[in-house]
Amino acid sequence: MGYTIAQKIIKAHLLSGDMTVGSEVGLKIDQTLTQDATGTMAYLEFEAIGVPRVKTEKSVAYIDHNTLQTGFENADDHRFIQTVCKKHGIYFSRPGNGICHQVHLERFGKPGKTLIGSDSHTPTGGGIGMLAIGAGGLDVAVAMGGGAYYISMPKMVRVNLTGKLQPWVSAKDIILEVLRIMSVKGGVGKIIEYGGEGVKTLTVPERATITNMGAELGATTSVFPSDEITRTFMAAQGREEDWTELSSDDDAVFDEVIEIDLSKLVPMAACPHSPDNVKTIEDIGPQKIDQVCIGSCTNSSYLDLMRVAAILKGKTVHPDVSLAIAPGSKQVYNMLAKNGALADIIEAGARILECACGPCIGMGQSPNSKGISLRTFNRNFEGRSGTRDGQIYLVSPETAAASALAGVFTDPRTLGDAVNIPLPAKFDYNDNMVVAPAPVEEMDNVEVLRGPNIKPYPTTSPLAESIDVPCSLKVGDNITTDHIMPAGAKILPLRSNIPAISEHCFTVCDKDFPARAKQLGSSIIVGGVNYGQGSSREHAALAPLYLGIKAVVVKSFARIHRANLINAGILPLTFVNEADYDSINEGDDISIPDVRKLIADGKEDLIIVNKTNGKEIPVKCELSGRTRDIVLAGGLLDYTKQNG
Ligand code: MIC
Ligand code: SF4
Repeated sequence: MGYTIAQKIIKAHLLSGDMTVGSEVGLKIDQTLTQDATGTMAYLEFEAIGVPRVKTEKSVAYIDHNTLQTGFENADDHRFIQTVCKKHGIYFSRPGNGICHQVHLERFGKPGKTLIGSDSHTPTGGGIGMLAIGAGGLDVAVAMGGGAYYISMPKMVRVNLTGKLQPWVSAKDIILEVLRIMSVKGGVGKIIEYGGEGVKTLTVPERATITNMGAELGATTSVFPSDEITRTFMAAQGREEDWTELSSDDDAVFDEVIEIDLSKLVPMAACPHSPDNVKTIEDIGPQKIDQVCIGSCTNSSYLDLMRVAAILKGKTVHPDVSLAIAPGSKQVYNMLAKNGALADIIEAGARILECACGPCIGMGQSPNSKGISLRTFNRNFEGRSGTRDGQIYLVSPETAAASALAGVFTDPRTLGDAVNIPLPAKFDYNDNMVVAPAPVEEMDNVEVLRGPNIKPYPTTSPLAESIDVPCSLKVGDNITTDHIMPAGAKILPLRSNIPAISEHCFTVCDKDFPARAKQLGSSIIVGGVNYGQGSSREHAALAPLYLGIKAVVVKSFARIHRANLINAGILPLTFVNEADYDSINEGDDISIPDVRKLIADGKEDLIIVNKTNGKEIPVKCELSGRTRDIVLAGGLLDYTKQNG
């Protein structure tokens, strides 16, 4: 039996486990990346682990999220990350150099290698045939120290692309179609591999748009073959020597196959408030819009912005629309500046932002009340834009630019002849904004600089003998990490200060939650399906840990968040019968007797007793030998310290 691309990479990096679906495999990690919103905590954890120098082939720290400096906090955190990197062997991508995934794809990613990143959109690297996975900061810290990264062996899904996109239909429309078919939970426990004749019609930046937004499917990762198109891209980046060919075997077996005829796709949008709420632009109709934002790690490549510039050239943005554009990297920005496309964008009235995440993470450009905002980004969760009742639609750059001019939702196919932008033979690359670490012999002289905003990791304790606590919060289905631990310009600067950031935990759902949880001392949370979807932010586990959450009981979990709960020493429990969700209410007194002994004995079936209504509720606690020990120890940091 042959192998898929992902299976080949996993096989070549397998440190433990066997590759049967669902069982835990430990992988050797070649590269890591962090960004600044998760990075400060990841490097504090790396320091706590105590390995002096990273053991990976390449580790890079990017500054791209917390770039608004309205107080000392972000600048202090950036200085901490820069000095920690210099000391411990990590490359540092300075603010202004661009969004982590865009820059990593351009400059550092390599086909066939493994990459984990403390950001859920790390799978962007799958666009050049990497096995690139989003993880919690602590997992990245462990991998930097040379430790394995563990996943449960995913199922393999093949998305078979046939035909060719029609003019004005774009890669974004392909991934929106996949989301429409599979939904935001359809990818959980799966790796999505793209294949078929249609793959040959897609450039690397287009492939990367698709793998990037595979995160919204809940998939472990997504991957394209590494072929001649990949080689051409890498050669244009001056890195042809980093290229290797990679494809799945003809007799590889997939658990699921999805067929998409590219020629049938039309421009689409993901409507509020979920990336899988997909409609065609035609069906949405010519509704009035207030704002357009172009950029983010999904759609900010040279090709994307060149198309946008061509659409805007010689026109003016509609008077009722604010158009903001953030190029994905310094490379992209510089090329647009040199070839005149930037002038076309400026002339049309766009507001140019720095190369960073910006509005995607609520760092500025929040829309007006009830404002309709079209964005080329990947997430439109409620409140994420910074405006509670903002209506965010996710669209392609072509749809975004056409609509910005017209002031209403506009199908770009109405624009006439398509613009054809070829991939440049040579990108304008240089790495002058990437600071190399100090040589080993000088590392002891590097002082790590810490600002007053940096507070220690929350106190942990080994799993208690029994849990006897109230339920402090009950939430519904598809709760995102933006609900659990909101981001945005006001809250992001607190990422290295868990006591302060905890004051915002779950306030999107219930503004009294932090105070209530603190007053109760210890408690549990109850949730529905796909709990914790979205970001990799471990703060969505660390803030609950700080607030005394001992267990989270849900219908199902999103992958990265479940791992983050385990890493924080919080018990992840799932209802055996989903209907039992109705048997626990906020305020009920809950007991899980002898929980420590049961878990230590390897029992997966536990009983929760609801002392308020007398119900006995069966739940599952599926842990491997390793994750069991992590939970017993009180989290991965304690476990790693104990086990060296
Ligand atoms: C996001 O898109 O939500 C983020 C901000 O990039 C996060 C990481 C974070 O919360 O810092 C992600 O996707 O992992
Ligand atoms: Fe940044 Fe947005 Fe991409 Fe997250 S999704 S890495 S916030 S651009």
